[in-house]
Amino acid sequence: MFRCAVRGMIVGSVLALVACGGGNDVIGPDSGSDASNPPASGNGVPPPPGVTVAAVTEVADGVLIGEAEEGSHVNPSDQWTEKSSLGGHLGSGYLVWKVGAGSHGTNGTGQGVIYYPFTIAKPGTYRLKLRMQEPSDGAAEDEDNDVFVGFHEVTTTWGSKAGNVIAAGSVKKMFHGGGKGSWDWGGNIDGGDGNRQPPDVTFPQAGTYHLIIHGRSSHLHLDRWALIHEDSASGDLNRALAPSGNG
Ligand SMILES: [Ca+2]
Ligand SMILES: [Ca+2]
Repeated sequence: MFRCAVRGMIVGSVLALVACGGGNDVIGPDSGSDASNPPASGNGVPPPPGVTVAAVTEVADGVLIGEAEEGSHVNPSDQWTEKSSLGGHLGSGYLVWKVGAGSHGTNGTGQGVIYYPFTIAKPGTYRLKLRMQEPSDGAAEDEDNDVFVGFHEVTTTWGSKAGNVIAAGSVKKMFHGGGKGSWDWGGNIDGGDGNRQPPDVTFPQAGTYHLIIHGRSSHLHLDRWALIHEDSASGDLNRALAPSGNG
């Protein structure tokens, strides 16, 4: 089910967003690319094997957006569950890690590995944002609220502290800090006390790259991901790309 990228629905929702956003919130269709014949990697790193979905492309200058539910799962029978019952999600649904689990615990890396291919047209530094929700289920504020993130081909950094680097192909915890029961764009890398900042990633040249997500906290809801170029004028996701009541 996760592998069935329904491009028509994506285009439909994007167009709906344009209609809702008005003004200069110009968001074009996501034309994708042919997954069976992907473009060359942006920096010469071989792509991860077995990716089955089309690469996401820009929806506006320096803005890429992908649906959590349209990634390529390394293990299709992993513990991500696609749902659509909760209002306010975007696209056709969202993923929940270990839905129905009896505890609010976490697991280490390597479970629920998903690749999200995308094609960069404008090289440079982008900020990664996730649209997430931690459910109102009685758990503590810092539970049900994180995943692991990284990129297959390039390093990720956060903040300005020396050593704040996620190596290419590796992942690190990224958490939702928006409180319980709400969809929020954002997320910070957890480098410990005083070292929690949003992730930034630099793509040295145009081409195809891969976002990596691993499941971490049970019950975390993951709706969308976005990459926003540091020079983009379309980077206000809450204004332009995430109106309420869509889907
Ligand atoms: Ca947590
Ligand atoms: Ca979604």
